[in-house]
Amino acid sequence: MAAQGTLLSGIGGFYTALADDGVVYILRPRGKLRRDTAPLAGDRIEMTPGEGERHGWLERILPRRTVLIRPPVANLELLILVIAPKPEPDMMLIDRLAVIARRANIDCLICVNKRDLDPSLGLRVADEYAQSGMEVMSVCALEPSTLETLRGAMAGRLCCMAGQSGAGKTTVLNTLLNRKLKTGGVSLRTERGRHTTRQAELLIEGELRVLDTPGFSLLALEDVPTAEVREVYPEFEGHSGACRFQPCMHDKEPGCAVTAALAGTPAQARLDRYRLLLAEAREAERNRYR
Ligand SMILES: Nc1nc2c(ncn2[C@@H]2O[C@H](COP(=O)(O)OP(=O)(O)O)[C@@H](O)[C@H]2O)c(=O)[nH]1
Ligand SMILES: [Mg+2]
Ligand SMILES: [Zn+2]
Repeated sequence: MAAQGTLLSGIGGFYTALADDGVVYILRPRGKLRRDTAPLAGDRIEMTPGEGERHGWLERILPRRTVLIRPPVANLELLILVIAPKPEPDMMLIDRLAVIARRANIDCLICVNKRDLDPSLGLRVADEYAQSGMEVMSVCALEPSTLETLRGAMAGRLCCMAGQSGAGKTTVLNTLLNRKLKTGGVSLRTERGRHTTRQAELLIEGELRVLDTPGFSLLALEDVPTAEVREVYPEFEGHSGACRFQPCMHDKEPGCAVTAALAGTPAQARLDRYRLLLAEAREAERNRYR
């Protein structure tokens, strides 16, 4: 009998799925499915559970709400971008991740961790991102009570943590999910072909569903068309209509109303980084068509 569930992980042609009745099954994909679409962690599926010692079958992948290819994740709804006073925040990485996620219709929020080390970073970032459409939360992974707002934002949505190694992603997850994943940047690695990658894994605890994947550090803007980068900056809305050139990329154009409106405000830093990301996307576009 067909049942529905969520794919947790897949390795060597076998998939682990959590059926909606709460039971975990090992599945093999039907031959037809194997040729069509590669199943992804987070996929909603139809399955035939196995009986006894026998594995079951992955029958069908249900329509996806969102999809990312690198890292390979389906149905992600919220990307949590984690930074901390230490290691020094790489805001280009944060904005790059936000562009890619927002383009895929995935919401983002910024989690400023280790506020015990420097409570002012959270305030600075909140100022910079006030008009970005991204919520900024200041937390300390070692103090569970500071994570309650984050827990509320995560509840009921498939989430993923991303950000520099050492920012505290695993520690935040451990506190939230009450588990003991390895911290300190240690990661389990499996050799698959030429690339060394780790499988994505779905962690579930009550209302929280979190995909644990390290793949976000590899993201580049190569798939984002240049003209579309600006579309995921709410800061530009309400100003761009007044730019002298239409359309305007808000880069070096004279009479750019976005440049004028953001000059000297905390959001200026976002605009500066947007221009660097725009240059990155242009470079990727040039390489693609060469
Ligand atoms: N002081 C302080 N240290 C933290 C906090 N969160 C994590 N750490 C430490 O930062 C280091 C890296 O954390 P980890 O969770 O492995 O980072 P990840 O690479 O992003 O998963 C570990 O030594 C943690 O104990 C925090 O809120 N405050
Ligand atoms: Mg980690
Ligand atoms: Zn402009």
